[in-house]
Amino acid sequence: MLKELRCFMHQIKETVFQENSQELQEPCRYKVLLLNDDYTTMDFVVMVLMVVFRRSLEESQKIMFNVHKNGKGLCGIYAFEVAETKAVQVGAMAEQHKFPLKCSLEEE
Ligand code: TYC
Repeated sequence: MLKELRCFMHQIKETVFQENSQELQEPCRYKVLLLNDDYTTMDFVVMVLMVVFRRSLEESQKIMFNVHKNGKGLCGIYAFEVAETKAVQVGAMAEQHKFPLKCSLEEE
């Protein structure tokens, strides 16, 4: 919610700026980061990446191993609403399967 508010404020500022200078407004984009944990299975993470982030099997395996090794990793960059929806979908799928898998959003 705080992120959405920040994005909204940013867009208002951009709009005011744009009215003065006629420059084009860039929409805020957000990184969706997947977080590592000790309980979610690797196969489940790969499946989530394929279903939610539309990644190939090979890409999903690469992302999953990167997160497993480094603690977090990039799944994709999207407009705020899309990023938020994907993070919610990950949380819902994880909850259904009783895994603690989580995503976080970061402004680009
Ligand atoms: N660390 C988990 C394991 O060893 C696998 C895993 C990878 C979990 C990525 C979450 O985002 C994640 N089973």
